[in-house]
Amino acid sequence: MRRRPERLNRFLSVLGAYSHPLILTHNNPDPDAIASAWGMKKLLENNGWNEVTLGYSGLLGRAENRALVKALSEPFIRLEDLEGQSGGEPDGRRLSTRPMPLDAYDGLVIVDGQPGAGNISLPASIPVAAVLDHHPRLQNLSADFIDVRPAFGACTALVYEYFKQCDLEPDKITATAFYYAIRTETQELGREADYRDRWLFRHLAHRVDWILLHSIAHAPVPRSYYATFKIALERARLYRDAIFADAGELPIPDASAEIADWLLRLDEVKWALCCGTYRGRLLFSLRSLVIDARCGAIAVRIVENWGLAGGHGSMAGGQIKLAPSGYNRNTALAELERRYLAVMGYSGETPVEDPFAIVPGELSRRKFGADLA
Ligand SMILES: [Mn+2]
Repeated sequence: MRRRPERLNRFLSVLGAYSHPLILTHNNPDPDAIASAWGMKKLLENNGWNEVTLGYSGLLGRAENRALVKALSEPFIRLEDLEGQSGGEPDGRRLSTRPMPLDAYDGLVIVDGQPGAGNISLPASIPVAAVLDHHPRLQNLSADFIDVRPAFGACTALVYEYFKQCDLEPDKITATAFYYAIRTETQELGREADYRDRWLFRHLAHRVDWILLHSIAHAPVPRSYYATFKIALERARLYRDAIFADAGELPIPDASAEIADWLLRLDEVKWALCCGTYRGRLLFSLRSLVIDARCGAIAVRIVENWGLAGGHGSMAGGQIKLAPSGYNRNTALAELERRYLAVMGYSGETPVEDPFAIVPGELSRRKFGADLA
């Protein structure tokens, strides 16, 4: 028999001390977090654990993410439901399994996030057994087992490495979830992907259920989805190659990220910041096309002594709690815009207001595709 690689061995032996691990993702999990957690569940169950539970805090907001979780037969529980708290809107999902009370779990396995990051809520009563992540490693990170490798474009590819070393191959639905995670997290391998993400993406293609994938990627969305884009377009301001857009009250926390991605396609911009308020917080997402943009560090500078932020090179996010900071929606928005421009070196610039205004009679003369240089 082949010897098990050292890292996998260490992981399984550390986890051996925990009979009821709870796998946890960052708040408002995205496809990469969902697929990483699902892969970890499969991995542990294949190695002798029974019925491993997946948890998250916040909201499974985007229609695509809900469709993905539905395809995985709804294995996720919301920690606020277990704690009997009302930390977010009930998301209307029925649980397929009856979860144990929170104190029945003896260790956390955190995927696609790190304890101490602003985007993860940990149940204080459960010790952190393991952290598997691809975000930049935080100082003072502590856990029995740590595998943080930012070179991976998707945390799913990192989890898959363990899969492969256990001689496990994903079934059709798991392969579809992994594939969708890599596709979205790296924007079809064009953003932050490394050779392992590329290899896995091709490898999985043989197993993907394409009809299921389509139903996830094109899940129906409500009117509020379009309304949020409309508000962001109406309120956008363009400062040279940087756009700032307020999307208003966000129907779901991840709306600002999707709109920032979308605005980044505007031919004039290399930087996009979209923000909005959600449950007493001002949330924002920052995206850049600039090589070595260091969005994560920029987002941290923007909220210095004010809020929390973090992220990767070309994508980042942050949040500011309104009430305790003495700001209301309008003053916080103004402050965020001021700080964004200051960090970018664009203070004092006059913006193009309403850059998407419709000028009667002019629209038919405009080009739709950008000129290619
Ligand atoms: Mn991720």
